[in-house]
Amino acid sequence: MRILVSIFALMIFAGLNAQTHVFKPLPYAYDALEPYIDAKTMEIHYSKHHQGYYDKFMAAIKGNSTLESLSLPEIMARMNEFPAAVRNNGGGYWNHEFFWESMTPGGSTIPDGALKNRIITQFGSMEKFLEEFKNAGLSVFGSGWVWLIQEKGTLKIVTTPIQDNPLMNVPVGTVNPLLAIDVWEHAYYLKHQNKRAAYIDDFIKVIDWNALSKRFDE
Ligand code: MN3
Repeated sequence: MRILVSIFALMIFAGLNAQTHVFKPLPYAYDALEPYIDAKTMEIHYSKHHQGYYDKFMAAIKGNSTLESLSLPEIMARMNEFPAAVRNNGGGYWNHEFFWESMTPGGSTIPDGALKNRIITQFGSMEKFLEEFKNAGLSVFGSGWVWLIQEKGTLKIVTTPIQDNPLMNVPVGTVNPLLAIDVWEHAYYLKHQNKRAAYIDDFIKVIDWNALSKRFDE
């Protein structure tokens, strides 16, 4: 009997493990980023938009054993092999998870260390970096994203349209994303209306620099 129970427990464990793609809980409460990002926007953004991308992604990969077993970064790397529904919804699923993990309640200051030194070396100062990042956000026409990535050891600010991201169609490990901001209107319209610049300023106040420093590969 005890052996049977153990086998049953193992089967459950294996079953749980087989679920490669999970919808993670938001790492903080909806109102945790107030007053910069408002609770209503967070609620709708996470529980409707992000959940919607996840659900549609799961529907798009259903029955495809390759897509069901590959990790998201592995799927991103081979995205040109897959249908548009996988690209748009897989991107939306991964991008938002990364976006939530780029912010922290109360914000943070960048710790002294390798990432700060690199930003100052490459961009001149923290202020200059943030100005470039903001300008990139303003330059996105329509819906898309801005990223700080590390590529071959170099920091780069890049933009992507719709739900694309810098991991798409490059080998896993080529690009190390450090920071992302969603500049779709649904990310800010309730609080900031058409003022994307004000939204980016507020986003900057809640960046989780400790998380970025951990992602940075010295
Ligand atoms: Mn969004």
